[in-house]
Amino acid sequence: MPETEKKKLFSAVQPSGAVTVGNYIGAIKNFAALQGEYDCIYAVADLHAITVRQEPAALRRNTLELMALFLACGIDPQKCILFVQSHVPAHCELTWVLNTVTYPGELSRMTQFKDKSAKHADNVNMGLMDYPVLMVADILLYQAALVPVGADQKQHLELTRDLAVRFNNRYGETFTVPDAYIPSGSGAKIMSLADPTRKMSKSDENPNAYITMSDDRDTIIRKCKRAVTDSGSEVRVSEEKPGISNLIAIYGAFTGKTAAETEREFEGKGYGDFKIAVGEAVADALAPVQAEKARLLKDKAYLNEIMRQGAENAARLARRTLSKVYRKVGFYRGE
Ligand code: ATP
Ligand code: LTN
Repeated sequence: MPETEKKKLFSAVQPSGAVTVGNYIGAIKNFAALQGEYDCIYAVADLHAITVRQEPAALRRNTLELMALFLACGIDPQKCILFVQSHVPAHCELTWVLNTVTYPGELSRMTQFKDKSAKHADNVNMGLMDYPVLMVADILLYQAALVPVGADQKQHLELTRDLAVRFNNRYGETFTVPDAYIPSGSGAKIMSLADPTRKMSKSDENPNAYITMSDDRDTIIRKCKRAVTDSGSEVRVSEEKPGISNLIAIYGAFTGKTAAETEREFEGKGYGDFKIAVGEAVADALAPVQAEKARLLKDKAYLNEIMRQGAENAARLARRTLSKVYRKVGFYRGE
């Protein structure tokens, strides 16, 4: 990838299961949209994924699938750097240094850490607690100015800014302090179809709670029909209607329609008609992505080559920042 004067953008998704439409709407959809405006760097965050138990064969498969999905969603490897996090050792190296400017209290009070500790009570490991610092390293290594994420990552982005400023104050100007890019409105946090007061999550034990990017048409429509909705019958965004409001957000993300347009379209119609329309719209939008992903997965050599190139380009940028950091902290470099 030729280097330009454009600002840098970094984001990543964990290969921790089937990617959901929540991940897509909150994050991945913006990845392709922003690639003209910024120099974009996107990673498959496998180092993050092992903070909860993963079946090794599934992790390997999910990594390849996520790479294919990124490409199928329109991320152009000629314009962006696309790589697997564990292929670039600088991520772990910078994490170590950043750990020395992070306080345990900052990590133990992170909402995601508390949620995941409760959910995986039998495996509360140091990696789970240190997860945000690894994420900070991901971002700061590339001097990213912008980080597109869903609303659930806001706290981690605040930590990123805090650590960047803290390091810069202690050792001199080193890191760009990044901004989060969170979709406006309800797209930033797509809710579970089974419980619209909780976030849609790919690691939910109930598969009816989420729609994955690889669900087939019948499954998508069935899940939408079954989605928990509220009493009443009017298709309208409202705080008292979290279920319907969530479906309106999903429908909007895949059709480009505003909530007001959707409300007008379904005026006088019931929840039943609307749920089927949501399912059909999602299935229609995902069909070409699924076909392209399937085609790419048949060409493993191509995917491997994209990853290799991506890791090489990412490592070059990452090295530059890491050398600077090592110099600033006083590591003897033989000069
Ligand atoms: P897990 O449920 O296993 O913790 P996850 O579904 O939260 O995983 P990540 O890989 O951690 O997925 O997240 C990838 C991106 O998707 C992040 O930017 C995150 O903010 C975003 N995201 C995740 N869930 C949602 C959601 N329900 N709505 C909008 N964005 C989301
Ligand atoms: N923790 C993120 C995935 C992730 C990430 C990043 C996102 C890992 N490293 C760096 C933005 C920037 C999540 O979405 N749960």
